[in-house]
Amino acid sequence: MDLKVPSTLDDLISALHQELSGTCADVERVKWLMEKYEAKPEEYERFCKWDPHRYTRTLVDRGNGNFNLIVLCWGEDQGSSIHSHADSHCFMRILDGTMQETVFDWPNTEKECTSEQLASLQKRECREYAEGSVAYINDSMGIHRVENASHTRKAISLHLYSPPFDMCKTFDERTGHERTCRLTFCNFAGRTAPSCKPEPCQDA
Ligand code: CSS
Ligand code: FE2
Repeated sequence: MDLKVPSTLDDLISALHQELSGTCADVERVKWLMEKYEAKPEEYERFCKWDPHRYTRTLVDRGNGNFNLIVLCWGEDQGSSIHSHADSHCFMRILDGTMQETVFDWPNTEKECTSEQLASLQKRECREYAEGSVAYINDSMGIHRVENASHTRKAISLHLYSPPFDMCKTFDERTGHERTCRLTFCNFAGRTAPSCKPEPCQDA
């Protein structure tokens, strides 16, 4: 690959701007950049915000409209609901701690299914991502829940969504029922947005 290791967050952002300026993203190249980024706490700490009740999302860069780069801070035992990704690419680089991902099949909505088959989501796999690793998913691969399963350690992850999206679907594991959810930021580049009101369905 003719790519340079991003040694700073600014390097990573510039490289992502280049890589994601066209119509098609090269998943392997973007994953490589996310993995090789030499993350340093002093660079990303200003984007970290902690909430005792839910994980937080802080927008780092809008990628010229082609992607969103976001820092997510997960307290002990905090996690997302089961969600899809609005036909976007989703990359998750672990900056600190360990994250767990559980992938599910999409709900079975075939008409001939019995209500029992419609009921619970099929769990496909569960993976742990250690500090420095990168997870990737898109809607063709299924839907997932992401969580910090540690009772004693916080976790921080850097997410890249391309194209950016602010609406997605969340799913009830027991019934398979879906609902539409708006994703919001409570701050951008460390500044709290004055208009940000917590919404009941903020966490996907
Ligand atoms: N859906 C979550 C993170 S798991 S990809 C979010 O961006 O809020
Ligand atoms: Fe996700």
